[in-house]
Amino acid sequence: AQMKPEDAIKNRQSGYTFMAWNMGKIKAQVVDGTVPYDKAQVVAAANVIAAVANSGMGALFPAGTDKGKGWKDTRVKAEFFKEQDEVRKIAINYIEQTNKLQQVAATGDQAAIKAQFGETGKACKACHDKYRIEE
Ligand code: ASC
Repeated sequence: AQMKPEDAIKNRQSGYTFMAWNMGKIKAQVVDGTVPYDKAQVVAAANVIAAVANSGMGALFPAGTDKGKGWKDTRVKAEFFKEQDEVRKIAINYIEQTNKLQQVAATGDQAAIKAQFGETGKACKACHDKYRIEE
């Protein structure tokens, strides 16, 4: 049974919001230095990001759940649903980058975490640039 569009949208938005909160924790500790580095917290944040990225979020984008179809609170473009090969490529890279972030977080090497955090951000941005409506 396919989930209701409203539930798919709510679930995917929750996932991205929760990942963003955890990206912010890593950024504050490892990139900006506004919060002291705490290895356990960075590991926990990276674990969350990788877990959500690996959770099968493709199932949360049923056809017709783009903004043009009338969902006011979603920013995904219609092209997302038409360009499946490109979306899959971007999604696979995103999952790989979050898996690497999880692995490097476990080492405690702050310079390496910072570098991989940057790569993960680029993987997020690749989808935003192509398929997110900026407002
Ligand atoms: C974040 C966040 C995103 C990405 C993106 C990277 O921390 O909330 O959406 O990184 O800004 O370009």
